[in-house]
This record gives sequence, C-alpha cells and structure tokens, in this order.
Amino acid sequence: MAIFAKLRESLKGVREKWSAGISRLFSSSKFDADFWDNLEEQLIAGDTGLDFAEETVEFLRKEAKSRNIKSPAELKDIFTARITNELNAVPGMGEPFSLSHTPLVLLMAGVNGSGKTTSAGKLASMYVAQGKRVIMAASDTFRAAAVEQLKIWGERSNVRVIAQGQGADPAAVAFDAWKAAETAKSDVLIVDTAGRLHDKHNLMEELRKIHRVLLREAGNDRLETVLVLDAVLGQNSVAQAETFNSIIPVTSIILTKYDNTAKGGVVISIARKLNVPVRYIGLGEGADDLNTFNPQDFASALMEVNS
Ligand SMILES: Nc1nc2c(ncn2[C@@H]2O[C@H](COP(=O)(O)OP(=O)(O)O)[C@@H](O)[C@H]2O)c(=O)[nH]1
Ligand SMILES: [Mg+2]
Repeated sequence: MAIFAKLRESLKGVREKWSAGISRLFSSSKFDADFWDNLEEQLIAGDTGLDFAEETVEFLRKEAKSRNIKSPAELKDIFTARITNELNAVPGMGEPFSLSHTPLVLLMAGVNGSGKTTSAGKLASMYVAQGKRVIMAASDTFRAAAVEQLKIWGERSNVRVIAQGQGADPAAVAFDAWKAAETAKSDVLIVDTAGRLHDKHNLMEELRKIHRVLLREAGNDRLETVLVLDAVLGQNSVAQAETFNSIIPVTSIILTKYDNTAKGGVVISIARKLNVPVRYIGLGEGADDLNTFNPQDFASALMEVNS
C-alpha cells in the first residue's frame, strides 16, 4: 500500500496535466457529441500512441453499444481495465528480473541522460537490501566523471565497482567484471554504459561489442539487456527504443523520471511497439526511488484525480 501511495504521489504531474482530462471525460453522465473525438485526442496527447488511441475508442464504442451503456461514467472501469490488459499482455510486464541463473548480468543501455547510471545505482541498492551479492562495471569509459558517478553509487551501497582508466575498452571492462562476478559468485552484475547520441555509429559498435562479449560469457539465461528510457521524452523515447532494439535485442525496460513527466501514456506505446516488459519505473533521484511497475496500480493511480 505504501508503494501505491508513493506511485500515486509521483504520478501527480501526469494526473494534473494529462489524466485529469481523461478522468473528467469519464465522469460525465451523458455522451456529448464530442466525447469520442475528445477521448482520442487526449489519448494521443498523452503519448499512448496513435494505434492505441484509435483502437481504444473503437473498442469502447462497441462496448457501449453492446452493453447498452448510456454514460461515460459507466465506461470508466472498462477503460481502466483495457489499459491494464494492454500492459499485462506483454510477457513479464512488471515482474522483477529473474535470478534463477546467476550471476545475472544487467546490461544498461540508453541515450545520455536517460538515467542509466542512476538506475544502476538504485538496482544495486535494491539488491543489497535483499541480501544479494552485487558487482558493478563502469563500462562508460568515455568520461572520467561517469566512472566517478558510478563509484559514488557503489560506495553508498558498499558494492564493488570494476573500472579501468578513461578511454579503456568498455567491452574489456565488462569482461573483467564478468570474471570478477563469477569468481565472487555474485548474484547480479550491473554493467553501466555510455550513451552518446552525437556519435551514433561508435555507440552502436561499442554496445554491440559489449553485448557480444557478455552474451558469449553469460549466455542468454543470464543476460538482460535493459533499455533505460526517459519518460519525459514521450514519443521520442519510443523512437529511441526502436533504434536500440535494432542494435541489440532489448529484453527489459526501465522507464525513468516518471515523477517528472506530464504524459503517462508512453509506457503503453513502448510496451506495444517492442513487446518488451517494463520492469521498473524511476520515481525520483534517490536510491529508493525505483519501483516495480504494476499495471493495475498504474491504471488506478492514473484515474484517481481528486487525491
Ligand atoms: N526525477 C528523476 N530524475 C532522475 C531519475 N533517474 C535519473 N534521474 C536524473 O537524471 C539525470 C541523468 O541521470 P544519469 O543516471 O546520469 O543518466 P545516464 O547518462 O543515462 O547515466 C541525473 O540528474 C539523475 O539524477 C528519475 O527516475 N527521476
Ligand atoms: Mg551514466
């Protein structure tokens, strides 16, 4: 329940700026002429994606007709259920990473500023709190500050960070870290990477190489390629997701900065486009601000306007 309260609080921006409008539409006691157009518009404005907006309006129209529903208010629960079902249709949605094969490697990918290092730190802190053995790898060797940032997170949770000098081969760092994690019988190895947009070709090659090395060492069962996406970017993060997925097979998503976004629908867009589960959402900058993503709670929190 505490988690739900926090989610509700963190979704304040989304509610005030986006879902309040939708909720208002569904609070009406009669269908006015513009209801369906307004609903479609609001869904698109909230970054749920064009397809979802159109299909949802179509679906609700049919439901209203076949169930002889006379007001938007009576449709609200059907709408909320549709969002939940849509998200739950993606296998693994909202489930934590499976630790049945260890060391589990979490390869953190994403553009600069999306929250990779922060999410790596949060995950480390979470696993340490669960009594797991964790190692982190500083494979963002592009900037010295990046290694320092990860080391600070490591010190906070008492987690060892494997690093080499600035400019070192990121794949070599990842390989060293894998060996260390194997030797130490770690449960989790979290690999932080660089994400420079201005240098797309190098980024692609670098990421491919890190992925190749880790896949070779850890195998499919022990490798999660985690795409870290900034929820604030809305439809742009959907495009990013597709780009990254064409470079390496993305197996999980962490959606960050949900506390800062005004549009909540991007999670639906991404889930549908990639059919990849959102495992966690970032709700702030602190170590504890990482939550599992529960579609049911999410849909409910979205539609709770007056709290
Ligand atoms: N409000 C908020 N800020 C976040 C979240 N995740 C990351 N940040 C901030 O976003 C900025 C970039 O994060 P960083 O982890 O350095 O991104 P990276 O370049 O992908 O490693 C930092 O200022 C973080 O504190 C989040 O869930 N909520
Ligand atoms: Mg970083």
